[in-house]
Amino acid sequence: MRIRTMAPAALAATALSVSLLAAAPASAATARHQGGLHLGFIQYDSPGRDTRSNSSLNAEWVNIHNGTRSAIQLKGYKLKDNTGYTYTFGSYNIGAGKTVKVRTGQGTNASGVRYWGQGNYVWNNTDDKARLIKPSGSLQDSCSWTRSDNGTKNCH
Ligand SMILES: [Ca+2]
Repeated sequence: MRIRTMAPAALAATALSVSLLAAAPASAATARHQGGLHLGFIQYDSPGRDTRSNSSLNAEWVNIHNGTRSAIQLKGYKLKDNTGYTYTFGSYNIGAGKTVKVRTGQGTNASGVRYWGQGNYVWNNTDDKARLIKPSGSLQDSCSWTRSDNGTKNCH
């Protein structure tokens, strides 16, 4: 798999924090997400062969990032793929600026990680679209990819 780094984003955030916003306008993509709850990195292609082992299933994951300044209760939020596989959050309070990772396989939920509990892969390796849906049913965020994204998509 390709190793990716958050450094450019972190540097950009630092640059913004020490300069006037008017002097350093954020890109459209950054501006779109600065204040919102959104999809972050997605490891849609589990590294290595797709053996369907639980560890391989759990190496397929989606990050959700809270870009707001307040905690958000995720209960009733949903993740959906193109096929219609749906993960529904139970009670989970995501703090301001925090990330929660939803892994495809089975495991014990903990702070920062939730387990979908699937016995097969959810996110298609060739092309797919992740959707984060509010409890009301309206779309909070979506992010799509193709094979050319090489297994990991940065949806920030
Ligand atoms: Ca996959």
